[in-house]
Amino acid sequence: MTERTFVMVKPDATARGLSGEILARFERRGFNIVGLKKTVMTRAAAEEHYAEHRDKPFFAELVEFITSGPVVMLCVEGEGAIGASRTMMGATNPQDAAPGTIRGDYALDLGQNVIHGSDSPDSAARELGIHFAASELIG
Ligand code: IDP
Ligand code: MG
Repeated sequence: MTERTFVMVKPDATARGLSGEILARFERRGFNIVGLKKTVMTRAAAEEHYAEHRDKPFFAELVEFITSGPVVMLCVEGEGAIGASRTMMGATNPQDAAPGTIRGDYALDLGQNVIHGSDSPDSAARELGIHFAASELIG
């Protein structure tokens, strides 16, 4: 089934100049990039984006980090885009992420793990709604 998902290159990776390489992996895989922008996330958007983690001990650090510099936001479209993007990203903790995955190839730190991707159809719709206007998605 054709799906759309929200993928984001985090501030650690934009600072390291990795956004192009990461974007290229999604294009090479055959996905259609229907939305793309570089921005600094507001605190309000970050708190909404990570609302499920509001009560976790790492929430403040997470919001601080994700708003600390530019991110590159993508809307990725294609067959099974939600699950396939998560597989491409690898495990949340990069120390557990397999080589060949984005985290497995570019990261070691749990907090600064290079990339975000929606984990379900509900999350994808919710996160795309937070970060993109409908007019910014060009199929
Ligand atoms: P995900 O990004 O793979 O979906 P989530 O569990 O949704 O993982 O966590 C969101 C982000 O919060 C992770 O990508 C990671 O950067 C950070 N994070 C998750 N667990 C911890 C933790 O125990 N300590 C610090 N940061 C964490
Ligand atoms: Mg998550």
